[in-house]
Amino acid sequence: MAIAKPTTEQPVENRPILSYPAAELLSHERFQVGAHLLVAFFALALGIIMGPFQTFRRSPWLQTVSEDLIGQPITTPIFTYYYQALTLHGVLNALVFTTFFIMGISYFVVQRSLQRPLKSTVLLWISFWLMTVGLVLTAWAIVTGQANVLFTFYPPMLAHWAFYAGLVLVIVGTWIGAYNVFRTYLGWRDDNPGERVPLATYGILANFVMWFTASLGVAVEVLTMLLPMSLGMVDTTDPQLARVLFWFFGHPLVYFWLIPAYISWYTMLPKQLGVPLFSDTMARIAFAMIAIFSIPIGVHHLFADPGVSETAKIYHSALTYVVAFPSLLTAFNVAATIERSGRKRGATNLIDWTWKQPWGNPVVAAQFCGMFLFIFGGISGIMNASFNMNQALHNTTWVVGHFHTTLAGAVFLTYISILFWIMPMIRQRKLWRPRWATAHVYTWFFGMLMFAGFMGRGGMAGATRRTDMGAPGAYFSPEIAMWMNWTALSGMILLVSSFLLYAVIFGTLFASEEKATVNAPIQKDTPNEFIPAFLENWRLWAFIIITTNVVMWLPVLINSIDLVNGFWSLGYPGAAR
Ligand code: HEM
Ligand SMILES: [Cu+2]
Repeated sequence: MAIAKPTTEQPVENRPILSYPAAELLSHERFQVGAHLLVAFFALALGIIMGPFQTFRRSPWLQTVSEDLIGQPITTPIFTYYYQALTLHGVLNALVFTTFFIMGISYFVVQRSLQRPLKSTVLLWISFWLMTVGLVLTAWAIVTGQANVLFTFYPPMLAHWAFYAGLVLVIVGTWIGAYNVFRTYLGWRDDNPGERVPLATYGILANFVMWFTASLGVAVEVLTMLLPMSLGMVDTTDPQLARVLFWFFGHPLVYFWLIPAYISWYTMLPKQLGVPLFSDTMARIAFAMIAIFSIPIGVHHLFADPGVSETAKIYHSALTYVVAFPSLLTAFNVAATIERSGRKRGATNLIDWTWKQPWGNPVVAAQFCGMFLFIFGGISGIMNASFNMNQALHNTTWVVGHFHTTLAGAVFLTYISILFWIMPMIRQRKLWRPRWATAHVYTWFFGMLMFAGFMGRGGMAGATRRTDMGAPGAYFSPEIAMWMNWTALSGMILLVSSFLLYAVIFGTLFASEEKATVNAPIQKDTPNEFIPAFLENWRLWAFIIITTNVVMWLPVLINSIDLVNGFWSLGYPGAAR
């Protein structure tokens, strides 16, 4: 099909469908992106609310207060059962919210930056409905108390089959979406031989290449181990092998969340600040490195586990430091871009560019605050990756503090930044009460900073994670009590912040009356700089990804298939009650 170039000068009625107006969405875009975001933020609403109540339940002070007031301690109830709530929190926030958001935004960015519609609208909707039915199955199993297995669903804990079947549908849905995006890109390449694909689409392609490879691990785990066991087809399982397959997927999963945030920092933030990105090529190198190096390092989640050789742990740990490199490239590239923006606003000395920025604009501030939290995420991540530190910190709330600065910090706030400009475009109304939006950003930022600090410090004192500390009779050492109480305070701030967010969402959907005038911050062309052609050689990347993973994972896999001692743990339903 021949593709018309965008022709914004033509009168609206004569425009071919492929002309994407800057400040509004075509109706197919509104439905496509809107549907994904609607599901994403619906799931998040339920998932997010569990968070503050987890902190309340873990705070001994709240129990003492109730004892003083009414003569007996009350532990904050949360859903019907702590681990049910924690499963909802992890699955809905980390797996469902992110995946729906990423798919919706990827479709939007690819169509806009390539200025052409997706290869197949039918495939888009097949993908969407598969994922949605999957979500309903999974959520049903959790809400009805038949899947208290947390978002990592390690066997021998066992959930209702609907939990696993739902997850499979979500993953298959993303594969179909990824295929659709790739076909769209190949069409663009046929029509634009020799040109470099816009950076935003490059990032999305790298993300899907990585995601497809990584999710094979969890697909094998669910289809060959967990689903058959939950259906009663087999009785025994091998927890060790399952963990290996899970973490083949689990580490790249965090980059699957992060790449869309990087796309925003690299291609949207410069537009929002009115300056060009410092280096487009450097950004592509970062994306390619992430696609390659985020899979063969997953053993760093298994440092505390038996059944994985010390050699594998050392190799994976070494490559983990390599994957810190693209994040450092990003930090440099984005900081240089932000400095440009500060200089443009009149900054003259070494540091004044940091405050000569639009800090009051929620779209920009959310990304800045996310980046700031990410600095702590990066540092604490490198600490987690250090073998000896990991031994001390692994099962403590330190880890929870760490990934709330990355996932609930950088990733979450950047997604919210995107929401704040795309929602007005979808709804065709201005963002409702931008000051509330800004207040959400800053309360979230300070709340998360406190949360991470207190959870981290508590973890150093030995506070365990994934533990129902509020359960009657649970042991609570005096050293950690103070930190858990402070954490509950941060939980209160985050609760207020969450209400502000949903007030802005509902306000924009139903109460905002002024027409929106937002321009989508999408970069359509490539800058005039040298971008090596091999960066777009996907066959080369696929070859490298396959080779590195065979080398780095095959020994681990063989090592963990223990035909003598493995494969005979009995599965038991849900978590013990
Ligand atoms: C209102 C803000 C939030 C608060 C107060 C909060 C609080 C918590 C707490 C206390 C835990 C640990 C519980 C335990 O280990 O026993 C936890 C775990 C977790 N949180 Fe959050 N959270 C918030 C937002 C988020 C967001 C936005 C995401 C992701 C997008 C997220 C993802 C997770 C994940 C994946 C876990 C691990 C669950 C597990 O161990 O299975 N949280 N959260
Ligand atoms: Cu990891």
